[in-house]
Amino acid sequence: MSGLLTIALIILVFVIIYQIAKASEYATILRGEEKINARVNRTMAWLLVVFFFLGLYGIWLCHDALMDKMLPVSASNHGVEYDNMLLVTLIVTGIVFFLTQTILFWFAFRYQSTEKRSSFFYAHNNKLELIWTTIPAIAMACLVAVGLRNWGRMTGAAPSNAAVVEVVGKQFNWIIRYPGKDGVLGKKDFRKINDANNVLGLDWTDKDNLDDIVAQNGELHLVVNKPVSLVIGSRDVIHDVGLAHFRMKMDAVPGITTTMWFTPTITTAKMKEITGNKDFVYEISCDQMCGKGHYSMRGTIIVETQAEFDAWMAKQQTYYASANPPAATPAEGAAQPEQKTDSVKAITMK
Ligand SMILES: [Cu+2]
Repeated sequence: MSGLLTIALIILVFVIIYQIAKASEYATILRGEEKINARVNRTMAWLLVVFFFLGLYGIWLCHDALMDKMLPVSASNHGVEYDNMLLVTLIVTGIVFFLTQTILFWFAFRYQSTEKRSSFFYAHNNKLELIWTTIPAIAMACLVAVGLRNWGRMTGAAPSNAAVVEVVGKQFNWIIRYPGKDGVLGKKDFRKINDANNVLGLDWTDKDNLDDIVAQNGELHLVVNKPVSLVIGSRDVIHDVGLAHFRMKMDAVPGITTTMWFTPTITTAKMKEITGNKDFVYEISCDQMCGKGHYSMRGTIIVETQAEFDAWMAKQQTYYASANPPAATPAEGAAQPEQKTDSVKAITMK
């Protein structure tokens, strides 16, 4: 409601200014142009100064209102670099913004039209053009270069000790797969996908799949200070793995595997302390509009110690065991398990 009132007030102010300008125009005709023009110029010059300070006040107001809604401190190694990059960009562009806006409004006030001074037509100056093209171009190139370096680090090869986890988006949730003891994610085949007992289309003739663990509740467990490489895919349309607390995101594209890696640096428990929020959870959001259930694609990440992770992992059942009848035993060249309609619940991990 207060938002609507503010908008109405702003519109009203503009209407009043417009009407005053219109009235002044008619008055000019009636009472002689020069005298009125001088007064209008003076008024406009002062109004511009008022507008400048109102604008600055608006910036401060936004900052004040939104500052405590910002994300907490970055929880990954790359995130710290990104935050620094954003800070440097804001400082550079902020300085330019304040400098140019101050000069703009000061000139409009200082050099307002008077009877003694007429405007000077300044068409072109090569030297000036060169300066204000080259300097911003160099500054932008430097900012982009740092961005590219960070992008290269994030999407490049992960350290050799990195854990590998697969994150697959589908309408409308995330499927997380751990490679199991062998550390290798087994092969997939989209033709083998069925929602009853093979949500990723794992090829059971590939031995590497037999110890893989699948979590369909979108809960991703990570070890603090241990690099993790995410292998990202999609089962249907384009999604996007958005990890705002870690300042990471990457598209999940059907038919194409994308990757990114990072090292989580703050455990969930520690982040609860930092934010003072006992209900804090790291989130996976879908950052790509993907359909009517897009809003509900919220996964959670638990960053924990190695011991906690090991204890959690020890309780997990392999997807092969969950998807197959209880009597089945993993074997080389195992046959494709038969479809089961009630096995979805069984593979949800606690
Ligand atoms: Cu989405």
